[in-house]
Amino acid sequence: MEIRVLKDIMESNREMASDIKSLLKSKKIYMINIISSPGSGKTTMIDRIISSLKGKYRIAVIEGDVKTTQDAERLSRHDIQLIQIETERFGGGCHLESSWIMKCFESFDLDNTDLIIIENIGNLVCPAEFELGDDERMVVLSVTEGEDKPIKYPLVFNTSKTMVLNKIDLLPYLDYKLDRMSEYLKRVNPNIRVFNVSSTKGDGMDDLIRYIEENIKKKKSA
Ligand SMILES: Nc1nc2c(ncn2[C@@H]2O[C@H](COP(=O)(O)OP(=O)(O)OP(=O)(O)O)[C@@H](O)[C@H]2O)c(=O)[nH]1
Ligand SMILES: [Mg+2]
Repeated sequence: MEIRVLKDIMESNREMASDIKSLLKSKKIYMINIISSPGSGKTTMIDRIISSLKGKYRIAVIEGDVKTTQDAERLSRHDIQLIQIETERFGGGCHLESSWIMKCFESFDLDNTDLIIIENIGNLVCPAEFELGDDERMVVLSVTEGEDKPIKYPLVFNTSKTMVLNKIDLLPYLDYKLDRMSEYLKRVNPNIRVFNVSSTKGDGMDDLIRYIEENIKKKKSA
């Protein structure tokens, strides 16, 4: 008798991520997967991105946290499609999986969406292992976390297209060595594009938003 074994979880995740990629291609939707440590400023940054782009583009956001709907509540003042995933309901996972993203799509109107932003669980390790079918993995590093994170957690930096260095408004108060961080980052990913921003004050956000807008347009015309 043949013994049937459930498919490897990573393989199933990859397959679903590939289905998501195809779906997004057919619907011409640009999707960003934002990953960082807890508290580096993902929600604050997303809030600013939505404020700048919501008049021009139809936006949907998937908020990931282990528990609470606080981040979704923070974004709920915007008139956008919004859903919160609490991973505690699925065993307290430290990352999002592609099957959950596909499930969220059931409550979105994908025919009327241009941009999907995923805020992954605050964690620099596990989310890097799970493909979600996004166009862009964006890692956020805040200056209060130190310069060495790229070499300590290389996978997330190595697999991201862009890195946002956040909280640059705090640089005058810290002994932060930008050159050192850049050197470490180059070691793990020489091609990553970096945006230096302050999500609270707004410095550097124009460049980041222009970049996202260019990518939404590229996807539309592909
Ligand atoms: N000084 C400064 N503070 C910031 C900046 N961006 C975010 N913060 C603060 O950092 C704290 C955490 O910000 P969040 O946006 O909640 O961070 P997060 O990455 O979404 O956090 P989790 O979802 O819990 O992982 C808040 O007190 C923000 O006001 C920034 O650019 N400069
Ligand atoms: Mg958040």
